[in-house]
Amino acid sequence: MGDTNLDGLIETLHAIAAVKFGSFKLKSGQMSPIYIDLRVIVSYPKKMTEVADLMWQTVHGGESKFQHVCGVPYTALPIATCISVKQNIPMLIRRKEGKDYGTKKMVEGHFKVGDKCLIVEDIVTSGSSVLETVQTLNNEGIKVDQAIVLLDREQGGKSSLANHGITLHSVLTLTQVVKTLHRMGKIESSLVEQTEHFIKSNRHDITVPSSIKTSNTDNKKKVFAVCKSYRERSESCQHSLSKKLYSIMETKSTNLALSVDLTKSNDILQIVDTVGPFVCIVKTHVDIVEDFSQSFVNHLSDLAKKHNFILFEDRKFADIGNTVNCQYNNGIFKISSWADIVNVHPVPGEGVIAGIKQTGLSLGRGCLLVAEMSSKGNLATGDYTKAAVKMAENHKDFVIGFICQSRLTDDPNFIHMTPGVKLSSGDDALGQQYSTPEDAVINKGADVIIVGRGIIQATDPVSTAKQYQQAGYNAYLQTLK
Ligand code: 5BU
Repeated sequence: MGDTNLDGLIETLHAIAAVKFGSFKLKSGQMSPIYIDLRVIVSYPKKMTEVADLMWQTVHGGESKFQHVCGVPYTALPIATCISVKQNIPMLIRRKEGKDYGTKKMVEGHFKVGDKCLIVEDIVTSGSSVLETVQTLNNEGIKVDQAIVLLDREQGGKSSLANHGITLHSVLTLTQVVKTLHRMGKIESSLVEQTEHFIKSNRHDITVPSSIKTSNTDNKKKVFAVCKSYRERSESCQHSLSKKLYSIMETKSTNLALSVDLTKSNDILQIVDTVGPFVCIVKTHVDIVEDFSQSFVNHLSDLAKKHNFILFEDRKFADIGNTVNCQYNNGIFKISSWADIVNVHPVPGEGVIAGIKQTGLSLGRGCLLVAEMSSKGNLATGDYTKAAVKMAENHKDFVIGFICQSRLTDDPNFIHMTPGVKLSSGDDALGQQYSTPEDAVINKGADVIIVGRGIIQATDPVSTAKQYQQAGYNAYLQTLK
């Protein structure tokens, strides 16, 4: 299509305030000189059909290659509808909510396994929204290898999508929008420079987006931007506890956390003393210990020093700040006095972190957020997980990472620890879902693998722990290649 068409489109977008300049705080907290909100387009039906036509021409070039079009919810839905109606290509609707409630249909519309679908989106930044939609379609057997977007913010979405085998076509780029508006005399050259600077300093294309598996990548090795040695990670993170943990991982060549879910203190101490040399963390559930005593935690702390590992109490605090503060410091367990790390559920909101932090910060403790779980049907998914990441970002001085099942961020301050790990994958009878150490580290992006029954119920826990240590560490070495 001609440049005049695009110039006209850019002018219109500016005129209807879909493109605004100023100083805008983005969700990420960053300040942006430009803000784009294409939702307003629904108020201009003629423009909307023109946009849809331009998008179709950009991707299509004449012959029909798709059995369906599917808009990324919600802004792109009306645009996808226009394309569907005008080009007479059946539409699919991806449900956004369904996955959190279990059995609801995730894709509406008639389709066959193997059908090809074009994804329609308004703006692409990192590409993760497109990938979420692709993932849902892939789960139903629908193939996707192309996406069309009105505006590419040029912040890495194109290459992230390419990593997943998806070609991104865009009608406009952010640079093109600002340059055109400048040429038309609508904005100052300083705004062009500011925007270009913003794009350069906010690119995410070294990141393969979190957690998202598409059929095009399932068999490929994921390459995470944080594929650095433990030594480098230790240097790039802020919290002293994270530094210590990475340095232990480096020195002892292990990313294995032992989950010592036994109920007698002597059994715990005995296995920890023998397996301690092969782990970087020992994780407890102190409330299952039948003969808990202060002497038990003293011994445990001595073993932590002797074998150089970190103590993690898997308490999963989940109440208001004041209550979790009491639970952390008081009662018979006095967790804050001995556990280097505890974890919290984000469900109560940031107060749960603040409650633990009130005491933990000055003691040099750290906290993990349970952003995802390994158990079948758990509700820690989607927006909940994203909100957990934001919460962590607001408390970087205390939150050192996540309990999760996928790589959630490449911020070096956050360590990803993944439970539900066994040498052979499968489920237990109560909903636990296992992946192998290789899968956890290479595909899910785990920094630390957490293993319980795989070791403590083994006939020979020590040699089995060594096997897990080797499998986990070799997987880490592979990510460095
Ligand atoms: P397992 O025996 O390897 O299945 O034990 C896993 C441990 O990790 C156990 O202590 C759980 O409480 C813990 N865990 C988990 O399995 N999955 C999760 O999502 C979270 C914790 Br959070």
